[in-house]
Amino acid sequence: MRQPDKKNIPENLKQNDLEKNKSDGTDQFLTTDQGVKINDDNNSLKAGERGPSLLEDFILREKITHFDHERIPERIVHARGSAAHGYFEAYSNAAKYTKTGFLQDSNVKTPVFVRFSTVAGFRGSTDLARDVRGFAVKFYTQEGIFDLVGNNIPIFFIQDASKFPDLVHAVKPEPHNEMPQAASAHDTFWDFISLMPESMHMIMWTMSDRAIPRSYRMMEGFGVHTFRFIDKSNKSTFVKFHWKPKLGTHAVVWDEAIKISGNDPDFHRRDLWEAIESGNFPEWELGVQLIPEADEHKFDFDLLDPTKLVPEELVPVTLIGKMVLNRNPDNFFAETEQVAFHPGHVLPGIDFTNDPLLQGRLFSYTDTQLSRLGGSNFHEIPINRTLAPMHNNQRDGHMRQEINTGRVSYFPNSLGGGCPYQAKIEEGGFASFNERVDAQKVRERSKSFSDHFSQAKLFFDSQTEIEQNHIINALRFELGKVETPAIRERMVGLLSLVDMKLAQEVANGLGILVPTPEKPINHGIGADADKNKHEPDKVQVKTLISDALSMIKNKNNSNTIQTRNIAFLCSDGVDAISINAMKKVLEAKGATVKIIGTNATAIKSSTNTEIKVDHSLLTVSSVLFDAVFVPSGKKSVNALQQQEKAIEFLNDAYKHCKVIGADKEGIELLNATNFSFKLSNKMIFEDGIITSDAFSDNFEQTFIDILGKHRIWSREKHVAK
Ligand code: HDD
Repeated sequence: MRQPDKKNIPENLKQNDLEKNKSDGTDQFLTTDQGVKINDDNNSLKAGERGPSLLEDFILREKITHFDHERIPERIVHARGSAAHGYFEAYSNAAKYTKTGFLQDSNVKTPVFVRFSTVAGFRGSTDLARDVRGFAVKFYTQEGIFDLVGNNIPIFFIQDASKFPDLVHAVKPEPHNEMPQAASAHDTFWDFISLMPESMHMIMWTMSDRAIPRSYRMMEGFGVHTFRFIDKSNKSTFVKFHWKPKLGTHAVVWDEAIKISGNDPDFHRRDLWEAIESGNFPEWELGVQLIPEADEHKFDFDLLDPTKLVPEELVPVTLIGKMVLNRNPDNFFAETEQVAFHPGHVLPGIDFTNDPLLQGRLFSYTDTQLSRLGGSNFHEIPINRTLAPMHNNQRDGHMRQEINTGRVSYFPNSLGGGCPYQAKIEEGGFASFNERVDAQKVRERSKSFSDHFSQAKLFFDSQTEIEQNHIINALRFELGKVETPAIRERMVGLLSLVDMKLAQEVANGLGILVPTPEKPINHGIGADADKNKHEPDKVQVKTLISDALSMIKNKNNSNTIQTRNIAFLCSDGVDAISINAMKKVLEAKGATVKIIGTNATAIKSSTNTEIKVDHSLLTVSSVLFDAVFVPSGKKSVNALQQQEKAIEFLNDAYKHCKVIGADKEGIELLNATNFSFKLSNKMIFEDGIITSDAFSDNFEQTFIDILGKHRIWSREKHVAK
């Protein structure tokens, strides 16, 4: 593994700040919390060797008491997550639109802490759940903290924050039996969704492969809501935030996801951790879609509606900076668990819009930290502490760290000389954008929010056939797990308003009919059924196809194989020359090679040299790798042929459309697989099976070229048959 060159990691002011709280017991005595040296940490104080323990044992009491209180409530949503430190560097081209300091100067490196997460599962649940991924970035700027608390999907399920508790109650494990864990495939979720047509666009995304990413490092991120940039003259420009990953946007397939969950539930956590440890620092570019105030009403959807995106074809994404994650946390609890994000943490130059989902979020995030982190002083926890000077008259409360001196804790004051004093706008004081609001109080949804299907259709139509099939199969799976027939029918009815082919295919898989006017949807909720019937507004849609919405068509994806993990299946007698030739070209392009052996330690090559094994075949599966290679060596291949796991490895790699390479005798191992017929039919190249027989001149290069395509999707059709 390549080790990061610590000298090349730029100085990070937040790291310096965290140093103040770090503790290392190396070469130190064991002590109590009070600093008293402990002489015996193995035995409690007793009345006689076999007698009862004594209450006076302050060492025992302190240790057990601390242990008894080690846990804090997990996050109500996004409980399962992983985080890393890094920095953000602006390109300074956004300075025209916003006065915010950290976007002005390309010489400034702003420290960041980024937490990725799933939404529905508990803290210990699998990383590979079919779910939205959280993508929350804390910028420790010189002007204070800015949190961009987004997801890997650019829109959301609901339009109004008042529905968020309902959505979360519906998707979480059901309350009577706490099942299923980290899964939306159950009745309460689909019951709610089937009665919420506004969720249909989001459902298209969550049923797509976006919900099963290959890696956190290969996900796009989105701020979701429309925010505002405010410039020096107080002019507002609407802004949508995007994160574009350097490694492209990639996913696994569903069969792979469920197998990864069994093989390595920490798959994404491990992937992020190992990439950073080995110096392969993940990178994203920050992009913005900028919309002048004057254009607010020029779209066929409302910019305030969080179930809508702005197609990149209408408003292109301008890249305004890059983010690099280059350091793993030192302590999971202190940093990843205690970090508290809040979309309301904004800076001068960045402001909110009236998106009713965002408005509700502005209340929720501080509120949740009060119970999760135990009180109002959570901003003092080192990971949450701002780097900017912080002075105010907030005082006291549980676990207060700061010792405020002087007698004044109010404003205005004369006794403290008026300090701390307010900042004028020119001095960096935050002033909310002076939007004019002239309206009556109403509990209503704007009419401009009522088209729930056009963008769901835009998303579905923009996918390749392969991606559409994945959506269909995901819906068949999810609704197949639903036990109440009326819920399935309602869902198919809603899908028919997105796309008839989609509805029909899902209905076929479920063995039901698509509802028609003659045979309408059974709402299953008695006399109120009519109230829930949804009549979509007919809107003229301007964007019919958007390639940016498809992961396969996405132009930001390069053919890089950097950090891709390739399994080499080997046993004693393997040809070291064959291993080294392939390994050399792969590593030169930044990929990682793992020797998978028939034992856990080392194997002997055909020339009797020792080759270190990275993993025993018994402990890994093809789903943990991006591609597989069988080096030459007759004895090695013969031994592998006897191992069912080796054949299963190749069959799974084939099924999941991964590139498979085999050198000379290695090809004989492929003859024992389900896809051996491909070899005789010479359908090997277009099918991503690269053998040294067929590509003798440029064997290794062909393997790399095909690997750069991520998957050989064309294979999927005949795998299914
Ligand atoms: Fe939220 C956590 C993202 C809607 C209430 N949310 C949370 C996290 C992310 C998001 C990434 C995890 C942060 C971390 O890693 O600690 N949430 C979103 C996005 C939304 C959204 C992109 C829609 C656009 N959220 C949303 C609504 C509400 C909440 C409408 C409430 C009205 N979210 C919360 C929360 C959480 C949270 C309950 C749980 C833990 C936390 O805040 O700190 O307050």
